[in-house]
Amino acid sequence: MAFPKNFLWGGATAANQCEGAYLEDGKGLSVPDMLLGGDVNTPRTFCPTITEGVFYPSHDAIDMYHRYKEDVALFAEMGFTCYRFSINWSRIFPNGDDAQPNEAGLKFYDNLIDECKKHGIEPLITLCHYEIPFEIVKKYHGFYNRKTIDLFIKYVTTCFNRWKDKVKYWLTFNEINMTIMAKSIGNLYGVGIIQDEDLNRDAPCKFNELKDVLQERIQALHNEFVASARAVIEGHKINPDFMIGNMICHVTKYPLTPNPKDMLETQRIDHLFNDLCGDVQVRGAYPYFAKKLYQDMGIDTAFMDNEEDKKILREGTVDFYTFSYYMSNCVTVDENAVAINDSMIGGAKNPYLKASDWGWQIDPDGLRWTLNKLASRYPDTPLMVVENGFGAFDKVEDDGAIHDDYRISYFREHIRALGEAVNDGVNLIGYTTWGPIDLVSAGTGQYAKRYGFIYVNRHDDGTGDFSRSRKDSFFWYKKVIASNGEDLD
Ligand code: BGP
Repeated sequence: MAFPKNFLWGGATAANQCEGAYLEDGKGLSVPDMLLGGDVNTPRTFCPTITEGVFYPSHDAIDMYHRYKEDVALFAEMGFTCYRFSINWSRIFPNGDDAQPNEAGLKFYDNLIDECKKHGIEPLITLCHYEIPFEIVKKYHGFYNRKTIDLFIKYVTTCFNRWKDKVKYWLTFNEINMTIMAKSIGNLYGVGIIQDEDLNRDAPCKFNELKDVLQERIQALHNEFVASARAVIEGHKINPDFMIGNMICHVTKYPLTPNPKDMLETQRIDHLFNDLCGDVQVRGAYPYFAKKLYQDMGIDTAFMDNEEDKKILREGTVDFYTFSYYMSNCVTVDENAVAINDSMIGGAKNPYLKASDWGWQIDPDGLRWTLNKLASRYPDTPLMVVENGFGAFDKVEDDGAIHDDYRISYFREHIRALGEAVNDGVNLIGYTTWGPIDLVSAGTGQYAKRYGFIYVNRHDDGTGDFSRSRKDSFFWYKKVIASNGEDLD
């Protein structure tokens, strides 16, 4: 198995899921700060205002804001050559539309970037990982308002200029297609739309009960495409060597049966959920199927005909394609098929696959298949897997050890699949696992859904001293990196 010599190995996190310090050094509120935790059967709760004494997981998260030196040192000990993290927009522009950036927020990321460089770790920065400043959501309804495009460009050019000589790899929006795939996450996390009636509620409400207007969500997604393309154009003016990528949540789709109707429906869902966003961002135009697909859903597609936007999309194509891969699921027209117990992703159960305790089906061969699909769809574009991981309950033994063999076996099979795809000829430049350190789950807000090679002593009831310890998988991943993916035992 031959991974390329300079293959990037590492892990990925998001600011809101690990930093904490939610109001420190001038930071403003961002969307996740307004959410309570849930679990696999209970959606998260949205609170229009913060209530004292209530536990909001993002407010302290895993306190990385104060512990980043220890954490980056642990990443370095595993041999990371790349660390993907996000900048929390509301640290830089606390209200989204401030005239000047917040110097203390910039300084925090100066320090984090320098710490990575000190250890020979290449930073890969996500500019917007479900972290729109809450003020933008309140004032402008997020990306539904085109003014937010300008606010985003001001924010990203501030980052590009500040770190133009230190950071080469950037991603514009995390999982941009989540806007179409998952109503609640797509609406609030993704494009930051919340209706006035929900903002003015007296009481908190379940995340999935927020009012959703599909037309607005799809138009806001279009505005994000324009924002992303403009970011690529501006970024390349600031440093032509920047590698600026997109990021897609690729949930791979299989027809549940050989019924041709299942095959057709699978193609439709794949086009809508997986292909549309990638095509716009890599090829610079909406794909041939987009208009009809949207119109069949009752969407007025007039926004697709804006000539100025078309030009921007054409000029702002990404330098590499990145995606998250956790699972696959099945598609069928049979309404009685057994559904996956995951309100966000949905789909039908695959009888050949096992699933995590959160219902996410484990499918390493699907990763190889997906990499090959993407390589043939975008033959001139390097690929990178920037999230892949296994959320599980961990048990701490009396001696403090954590024997997470289930996690090791998940990664072993997925890294094997990566190697097979490389051998197939796929141009894969790197791999960052999701959550190299335990952090707050985006979907459920839980700590108990643990992904890390590093355990964090923090729990869903708000107890725990944030101390870090190495799980068995820590030593295993270290060996994998040291052998450039050869030694998976
Ligand atoms: C992706 C997000 C991440 C991360 C991951 C795992 O969708 O980009 O932010 O959280 O999924 O999901 P969860 O945290 O819900 O287990």
